[in-house]
Amino acid sequence: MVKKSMKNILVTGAAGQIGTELVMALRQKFGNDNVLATGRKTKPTKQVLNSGPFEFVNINDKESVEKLIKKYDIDTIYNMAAILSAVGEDRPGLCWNVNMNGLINILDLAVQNDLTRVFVPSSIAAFGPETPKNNTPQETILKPTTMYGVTKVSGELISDYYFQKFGLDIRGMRYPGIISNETLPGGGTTDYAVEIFYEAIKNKKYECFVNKDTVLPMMYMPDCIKATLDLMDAEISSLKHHSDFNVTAMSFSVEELADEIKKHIPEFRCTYKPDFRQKIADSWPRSIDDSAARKEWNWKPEYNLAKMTEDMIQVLGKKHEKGKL
Ligand code: AKB
Repeated sequence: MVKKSMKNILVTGAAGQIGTELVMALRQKFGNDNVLATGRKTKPTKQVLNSGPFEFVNINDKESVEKLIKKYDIDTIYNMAAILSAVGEDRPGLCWNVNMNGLINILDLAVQNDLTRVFVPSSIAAFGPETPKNNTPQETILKPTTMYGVTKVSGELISDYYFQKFGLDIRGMRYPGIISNETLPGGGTTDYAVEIFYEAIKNKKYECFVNKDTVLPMMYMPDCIKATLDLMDAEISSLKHHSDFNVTAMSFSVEELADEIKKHIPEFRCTYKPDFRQKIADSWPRSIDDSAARKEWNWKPEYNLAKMTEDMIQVLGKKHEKGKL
């Protein structure tokens, strides 16, 4: 099947942590007017609102999404709308509905409207307690114990099914915890690795909801955006995998992160009060083998713990000085 060349992009979840920065990166790359940002009910940042088109739409409302695909002549979708792990445990039905029924709407619309490409994010949440915890292989046991994880494994499987059955070019990766300074994450388990910076800058202290020994794979937002754009640009002939690439940039315990922050803010103190999210964190890998991504589309992160911490503190410090935190 010969596909049209890339014209217009639709991003769902554009008010979210990754969506906010992805929209801006895509607008820079493909032109402001060619990237339609959409969200369910939260307004995106002023930057997103003022730099190009924005529409409210719910991915569970298939007809409304289709109207936008036609109105803006969309041929590529980044489906970033999702309910994350912690909220997903509170509202498992909503999590399934958005992450799976919403995804199936997007995939069906992509097939029916002959779209060129779809990005479907997965997560380290696809793994579970029976998965090897260290250097988790690309091919391994996928038996998550959270609803979010169940939707992520199902999302990978249905994406690969649509690829085989309908020839739809779907790509995706298992995001680790993403650390950023534009839009706060909402409702995830790895949120502590972002909150800790905001609290360190504002209040010089943070009470963490997982214990100090908790180690999870993480990535700084510039690497996350680079990985996402690079995978979507890769030659399809070089890809053996499609929607389930392991990717990572660093792994650290909360105590190691707190110590790194103390190098910049010596007064900073971190205390620990684990809640239900500890169990979720304990069910995920500590580190990831991302050699398939490195081999198939040249994935290579730029930020490690020290470089990411320095940049986070600099960016958030400036925002704080301007009263914008
Ligand atoms: C979460 O913590 O739920 C997310 C994720 C790892 O997918 N950040």
